[in-house]
Amino acid sequence: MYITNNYETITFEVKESIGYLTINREKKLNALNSTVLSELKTLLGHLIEEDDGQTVKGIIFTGAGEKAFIAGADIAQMRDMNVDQAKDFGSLGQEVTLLFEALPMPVIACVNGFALGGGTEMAMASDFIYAVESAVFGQPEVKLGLIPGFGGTQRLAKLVGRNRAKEIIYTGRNVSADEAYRIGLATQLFKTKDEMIAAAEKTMGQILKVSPNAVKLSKKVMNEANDLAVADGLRHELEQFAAVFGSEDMKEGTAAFVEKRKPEFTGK
Ligand code: CO8
Repeated sequence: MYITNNYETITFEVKESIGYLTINREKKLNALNSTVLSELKTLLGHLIEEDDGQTVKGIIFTGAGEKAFIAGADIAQMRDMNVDQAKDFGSLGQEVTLLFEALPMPVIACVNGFALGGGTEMAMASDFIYAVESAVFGQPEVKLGLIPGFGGTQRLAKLVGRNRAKEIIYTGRNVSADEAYRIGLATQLFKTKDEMIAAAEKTMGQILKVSPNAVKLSKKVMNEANDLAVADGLRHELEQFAAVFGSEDMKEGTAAFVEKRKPEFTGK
């Protein structure tokens, strides 16, 4: 089964409905080469097409070891790319970020160290970011003569504001965990990786108690409507808000409230 597939550069384990996704290239600080990106694409594709939230209800996404979440796209691999190969590589990385957003279940990025370039970009494609106090974010591409290619010019501007994103991208400077928290890039900070994973599990536990269908639709509306003008976004929200009234979870959730009992959600 895809969940236990022998991936070379990532691991994916499921415990109590939570999928633990880990980038597993610790010696290279979990840098993203085309093998990592292809394996992520395969796994996320299966989770969307086949699982659809049946087995895996939430994902905790981290990097192997204590030093790095993802230290960026693989610079050694990029060095020898021509324009066409760079386009394919950038397109694969962007596709992975879109697949994270298309997953029916929430993803918490647990940033356990360096999250530079493609690392900050993968974290931003998750639903929200927990980080250790020693984490380092940033878009250092300009220092290599590159620009962000896995969504940094777009998602960072949306998350922290365009001008602040410009300052971060033009200088290529490091962004400490404290600053990331202050500017809304990281949602919560923790002293250690273990504390962070335990907190992410607790948050997932809270999410697993509510209607999976409602969480899935909230994610869909918030991701899809993010790029629209407010009036268009409101139309999008209204469509899904109305559609949710056709779901069993909505009938169950409202009935349980009125009948003063705990709801039993099925995700339908
Ligand atoms: N790519 C490849 N290898 C890497 C990377 C990387 N991004 N980061 C670290 N490594 C490797 C090192 O080469 C080293 O390998 P080896 O032991 O074989 O020499 C190993 O990981 C350990 O790294 P260091 O010895 O450098 O560890 P330090 O503790 O001295 O430094 C740093 C840690 C500060 C994180 C440092 O490794 C560093 O600066 N890394 C690069 C960070 C960076 O610039 N990231 C952005 C890359 S560009 C990017 O992500 C663009 C995304 C979009 C691309 C779209 C293309 C079309």
